[in-house]
Amino acid sequence: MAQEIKRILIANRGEIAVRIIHAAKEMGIETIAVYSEADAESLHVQLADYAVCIGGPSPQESYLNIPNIIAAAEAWGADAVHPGYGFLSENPTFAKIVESHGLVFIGPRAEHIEMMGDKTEAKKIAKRAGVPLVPGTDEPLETVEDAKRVAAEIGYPVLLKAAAGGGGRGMRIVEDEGEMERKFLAASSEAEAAFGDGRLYLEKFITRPKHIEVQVFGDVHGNVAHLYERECSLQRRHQKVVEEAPSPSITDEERERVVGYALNLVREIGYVNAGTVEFLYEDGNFYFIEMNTRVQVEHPVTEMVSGVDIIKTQIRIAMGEEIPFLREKITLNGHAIEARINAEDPERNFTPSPGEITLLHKPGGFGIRIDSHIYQGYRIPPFYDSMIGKLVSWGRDRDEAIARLRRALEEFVIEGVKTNIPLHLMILERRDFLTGRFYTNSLEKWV
Ligand code: MV4
Repeated sequence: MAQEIKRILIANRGEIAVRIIHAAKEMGIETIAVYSEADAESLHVQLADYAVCIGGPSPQESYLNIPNIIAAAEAWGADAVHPGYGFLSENPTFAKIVESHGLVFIGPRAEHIEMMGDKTEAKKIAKRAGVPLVPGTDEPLETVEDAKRVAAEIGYPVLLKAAAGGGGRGMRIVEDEGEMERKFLAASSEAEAAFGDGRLYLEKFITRPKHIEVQVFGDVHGNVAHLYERECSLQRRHQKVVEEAPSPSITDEERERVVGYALNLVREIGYVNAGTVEFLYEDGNFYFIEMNTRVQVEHPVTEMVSGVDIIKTQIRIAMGEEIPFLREKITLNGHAIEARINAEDPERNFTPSPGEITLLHKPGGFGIRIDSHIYQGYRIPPFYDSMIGKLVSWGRDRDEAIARLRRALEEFVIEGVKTNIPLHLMILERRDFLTGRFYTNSLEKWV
């Protein structure tokens, strides 16, 4: 069962590549960075033990280029691959190819990535595990007529979603039957273009939910565990902006209920490695929406309140070990908040703002963590997403975490590119943020 891991290839870039290098180093494991021609000056290239250029600037040529990544792993003697998030992290074919080359994939089994990638399949499994779902279909819709019939049964408004989706693409709110045909065709062609799969399903549209997700783990010995929840309701255009742990707006009874649902799903499928089970929350009820089979951008807030290193846990599970904290009672300690720092221009509708960082001062001090790959003189390439780091604060309670995050945001100096730091400062001023009265539609109203 035990798999020796002595050298990990990191099939990613940016802050998450750096984060994985940190974890590997602390475990005495060597790392191989791969990088695109646009990332030669990137921090992950400098920090890794080995670095291999795998292709041109576009993701297709490099971070999504499976043959080149596998060739790099073989030539540089990797025994495992960590996919990070995004790129190939939820591509079941990649997981299979990695394993078929005798390399350990640091993530779930390909079969579980595939299962959860089909959102209707995921709902069927959640239903079987007794996890509550939003009223709607757990089979793809055959026709517009089918959609109208189901919507009439459950009542408008409804939400059309892409079976192959996630992240809001191929999603449409339908207010009444008159809109159905047009929205159905629009959502289906968007899904076809984005995922090569136009299949849709439908749910009752929850108008004012919170987005709450549970950090879960399974190991090859059949053990399961959780590290409680994160609240990720503040999003814009389906990109999360602020995340925190624990959620400021659920009771301890609700917390126990939602982690129970998440563990039932993990147990039902015999899931292995780290995952996130996503729920909508409204009026004391949780509704499963999807499961992510990767490490998430916002994992640090969970690490800060649980004391568990999630990346190391992933590596240990991939080595065939038991979940390391099984025999401990994990209790939540204090509160953590993450602000995603993006190079984008708040004055120009948050359009990306790549370019050279001419002056940088990173804040620090007690209770501040920065996960980032930027440095003074670094040139942010225009080919990838605009997130340049994450500023995470920890406090003994939520008020202290907020005050600390505000202090650190005010101390942060990034010149040469525009950033969303002013947006974060605005959020921290909102009364509804301070009181925990915010929902998935709040941020769009505030900006
Ligand atoms: C929903 C929902 C309301 N009702 N499902 C967005 C991305 C995907 N992970 C799930 N999402 C949602 N699913 C039901 N049944 C609200 C969201 C949602 C959202 C929807 C429309 C516009 C903006 C949104 C922002 C966050 C969540």
